[in-house]
Amino acid sequence: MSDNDLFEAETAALNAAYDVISKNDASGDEYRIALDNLAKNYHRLMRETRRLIASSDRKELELNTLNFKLEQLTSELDYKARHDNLTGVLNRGAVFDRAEHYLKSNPLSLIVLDIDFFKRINDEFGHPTGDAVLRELVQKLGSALGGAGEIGRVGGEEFTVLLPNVALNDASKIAEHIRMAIAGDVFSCFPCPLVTASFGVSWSDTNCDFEEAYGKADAALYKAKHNGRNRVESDLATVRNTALKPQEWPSPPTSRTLPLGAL
Ligand code: GH3
Ligand code: MG
Ligand code: MG
Repeated sequence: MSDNDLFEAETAALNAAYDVISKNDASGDEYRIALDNLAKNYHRLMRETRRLIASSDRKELELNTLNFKLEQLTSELDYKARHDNLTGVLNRGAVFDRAEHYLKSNPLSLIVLDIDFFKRINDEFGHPTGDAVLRELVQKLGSALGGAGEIGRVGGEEFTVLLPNVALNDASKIAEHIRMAIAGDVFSCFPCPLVTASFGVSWSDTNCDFEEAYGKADAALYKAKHNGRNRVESDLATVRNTALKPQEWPSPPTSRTLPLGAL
């Protein structure tokens, strides 16, 4: 669409005014008519422009609101893609991503824990009670850790705690602290019998493959199950390896993040 089509009336008024100006002998009436015509069109243009500005302001506001909602939805989706919807902790994919990220530049201790005889809880009390136990266990896990480490759910009733820059010895103490927090207290959703879990702990140096780190902790967990459950076992190969070079152990977490001294 050309300017002439868009501003047909205004262009006609302008051309008429130029015609009058270019005439040497134009009368006062001709000037008045041309000016009146120009003024009306000018006034109409101002009115339309105001209306357009107000409408574009409204559209800008709507766009900003939509953009804000889009950003909120994107971050909600991102959160949901990385978290377990039953317990709210990291899901399996996110645990692997975070662990691989840590291992690129830090050593990592890994705790794997699995609820003991969980199938019985489901069988005897029903699946919803089983779900409530999983949620309450995660709460107890969070309280016991006091902000240290990152909790993830890697399977049905199997959880991990990622502890970058924590020595195996300290990670084992942390696992024992969690074990006691779970076994030493009733679950409000499931008062009797007590819920217990078994623990496997591994330590892996920087650049170690997480599959390997996980395999070591899982083997230790298997041993904990085999040795009677409700106990903590550490990866023996790691114990031997780190015992040779304790000076290379990274610092434990500060007392602000976990009261290690109290363990
Ligand atoms: P163990 O001490 O050897 O670990 O025995 P277990 O009974 O805990 O282990 P098993 O692998 O035999 O059973 C795990 C059960 O966990 C079976 C499965 O139905 C249940 N489960 C897995 N995911 C969920 C879940 O999201 N909610 C509930 N309520 N149960 C689940
Ligand atoms: Mg189990
Ligand atoms: Mg299991």
